[in-house]
Amino acid sequence: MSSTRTAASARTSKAPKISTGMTGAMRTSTAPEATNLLEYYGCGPIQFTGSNDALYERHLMFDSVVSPMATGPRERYEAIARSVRDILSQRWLRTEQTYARENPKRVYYLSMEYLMGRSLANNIMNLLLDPILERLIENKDLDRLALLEQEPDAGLGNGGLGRLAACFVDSMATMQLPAMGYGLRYEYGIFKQTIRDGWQHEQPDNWLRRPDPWEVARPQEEVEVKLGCSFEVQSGTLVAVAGQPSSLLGIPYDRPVVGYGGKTINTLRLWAAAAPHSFDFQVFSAGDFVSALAHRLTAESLTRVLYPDDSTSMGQGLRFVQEYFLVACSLADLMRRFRQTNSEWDALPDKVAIQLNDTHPSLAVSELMRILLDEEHLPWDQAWDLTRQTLAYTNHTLLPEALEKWPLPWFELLLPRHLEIILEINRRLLDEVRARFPGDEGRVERISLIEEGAVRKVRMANLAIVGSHSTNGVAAIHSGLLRTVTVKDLAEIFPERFNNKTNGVTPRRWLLLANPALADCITEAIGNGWITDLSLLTKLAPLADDIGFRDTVRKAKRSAKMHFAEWLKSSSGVTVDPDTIFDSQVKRIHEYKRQLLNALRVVVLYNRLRENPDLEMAPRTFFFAGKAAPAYDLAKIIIKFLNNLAGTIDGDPAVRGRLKVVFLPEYCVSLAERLIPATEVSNQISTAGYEASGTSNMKFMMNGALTIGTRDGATIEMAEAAGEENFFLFGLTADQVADSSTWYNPQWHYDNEPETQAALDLIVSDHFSRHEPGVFEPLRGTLLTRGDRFMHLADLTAYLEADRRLLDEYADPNRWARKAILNVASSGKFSSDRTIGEYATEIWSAKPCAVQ
Ligand code: 26V
Repeated sequence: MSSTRTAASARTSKAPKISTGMTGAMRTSTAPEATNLLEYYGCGPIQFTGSNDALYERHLMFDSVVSPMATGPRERYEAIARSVRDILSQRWLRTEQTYARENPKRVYYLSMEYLMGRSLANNIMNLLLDPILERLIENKDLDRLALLEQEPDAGLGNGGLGRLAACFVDSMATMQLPAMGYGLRYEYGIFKQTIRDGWQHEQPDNWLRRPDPWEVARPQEEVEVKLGCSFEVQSGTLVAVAGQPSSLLGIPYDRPVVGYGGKTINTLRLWAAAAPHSFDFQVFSAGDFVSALAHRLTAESLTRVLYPDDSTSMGQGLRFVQEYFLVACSLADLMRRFRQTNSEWDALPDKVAIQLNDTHPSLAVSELMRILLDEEHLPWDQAWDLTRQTLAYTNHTLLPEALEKWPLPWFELLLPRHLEIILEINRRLLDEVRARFPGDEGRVERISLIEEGAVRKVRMANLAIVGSHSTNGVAAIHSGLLRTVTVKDLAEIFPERFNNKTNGVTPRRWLLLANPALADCITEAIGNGWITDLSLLTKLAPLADDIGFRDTVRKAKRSAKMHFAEWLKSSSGVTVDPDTIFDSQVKRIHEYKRQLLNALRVVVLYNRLRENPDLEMAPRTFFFAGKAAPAYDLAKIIIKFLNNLAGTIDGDPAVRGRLKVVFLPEYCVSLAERLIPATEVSNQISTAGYEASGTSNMKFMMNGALTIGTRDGATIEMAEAAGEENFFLFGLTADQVADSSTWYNPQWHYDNEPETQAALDLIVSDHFSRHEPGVFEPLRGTLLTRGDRFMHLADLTAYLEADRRLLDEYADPNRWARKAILNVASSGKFSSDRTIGEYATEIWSAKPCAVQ
């Protein structure tokens, strides 16, 4: 075993050796040691002179116009970020110039969400600039942490789907794919969560309050979006005015997406809505200056705020307009780019691949048809063929209440031409179905793009499947259920369109950046090739039996736990003990994710200790974090319960030092980057069949946590990769859940399982709500009276049993470290590079295009 090998000897590239005193990202990077980075990355005609420090000083002085003595951390952050942007600018331009010249097939990722998190440290890492930053920090006596903390998270997403888009753009740039992400420039991202008296409160996330050094506005590339109606604000609410066509402008704001190594710098293009220029003039010339400005504000409000993922209260009209706005701006932009270098429409699918991130941008089907039919005057069959060959759709959820369906009257009002097109697509589709399955009207009804009812609705998933050449799920089990259950009839007509692309996460942000201690010990052992080829982690497997390596990995985990505990103490005053087992469940709060099941586990352990104070049990800290959709009442009660559970346990001397529950408010990318490396036990406990994939499961695995979980989503494939003996799987399978309605009775578990009964009784007895009697009654309602849709009680005993096995393993540090190493070693499949590689070859037929 090679734990004594140095990082330097493990380095493979010809880049110069980097000195000591750096974080993992630095030590494992192949960094340039150029004194002038503009020269290193500069490749255009413009040449700059001067040192990197001078670059920083110039920004500090001329951007903020304050004396260097008077600057605070915010000004310093901006100056460093702008210096980094200067350094990448020419390479960014060169990337687009290469694509324009080489005319490769381009990939466009359309997503309503990008959960990017912070950019500064990530861009510095990917540009291999850490040594330079470190020198600057030393020269200027800067506080690294304070500086990085100045950057707000770009929280333009709700959870998994948005973070996946962020990992994907990172991988596409690293793999040198000619790709672009399109999204919306929300002024307010996902709400900020605070906890008062245990309850979630939402505050607006005004993340653009201060100038954002990463964005470049490109008003010269604005596009016009035409709508079938106008909008007015009437007594505070936005209302549509029928029969008055109007238009909006989309202004692109570009953000650099730096591939690892800095070779390719792709673009994330976010659209902001604005009123058309002519608009003001009409009203202004009529003398009503104030109402002209009010209209401008109305237009701009379209991209003001990200909708929280609220599967229960779908159907806000503004969301529908947002979705069309994203589609219309992005298609206008990419079609303009296509026309610049191509003259034949038949070449469209050879030059353009458009991936739809869920059905949110699925109006792309009718929009592309509209452009080809009405603007390019192609015949229907040719337009349809091109549309289908160009588009591909990814499904991210099977929950029926989360499948988008938009009312027909909204189409009539806003997008009448789209409705015509959709009805014509449907007519042709149903003719085909009737020809293939004569007399099967049930099938016709299920396949139809239109759901009949009091209000007719367009089924957006059906539209996306029919109007594209590929439909994929995000883990094997999910893709299987999608094909065989959720849209079975469509899969029977178009079997060749259905495929699976198991999700992945970027190892740059989630391992190299987030966990320098572990990244270092991996690089010391196997070299740094894993950063861009995570499958190389398999080389760690033989080291699982190496005492020295186990010790190194244990120390890395210990260091991450200490770091987290220190940060938590200093940022919130909360004390946690790094000598306890760190056990985490972090994700959106939802019944199907079963934070309640985890809470029941804690209540049972708490009861055991109360009943038997001498019980031997390893001390544990249970971390929870996640946001509830503002209108999802039960999820908010779950948050309240977790907080009260934490408070009661903290106040009970019988369990002090043995059990602790911490609810970490404001879960976001930056918090995940801190907590995941420090975690030893990852909880992935959704009701089998409901979690499409999960992605935090992969981040925990890469960071050396062991998983306790159900056979759901990508967790199944993770256990397959690591070997079930290195996992703690439990509970009902998706098949068992699917037919449970015939046999499942939660009351049976209450009546026959003493620990289940005692836990529920304690909750209902107001033990955790002494001053708020009855506040947790809805929990009893959902778990017992209303049938326990997500089968918490069915899985509780098996969960406790798996937990016991886990504690047995933890008791032997060597056995635990061995399993942790084997988990890291088999996490290679879960890199988003692997996922993107599969999309590129199997769906997009896209190839890398090296920037010259
Ligand atoms: C629905 C809605 C409806 C109301 C408006 C806002 C909004 C936003 C998002 C959604 C659906 C979100 C679906 C989703 O996030 N699915 C997750 O996707 C992850 C990436 O594929 C996957 O790992 C998770 O298992 C899956 O739950």
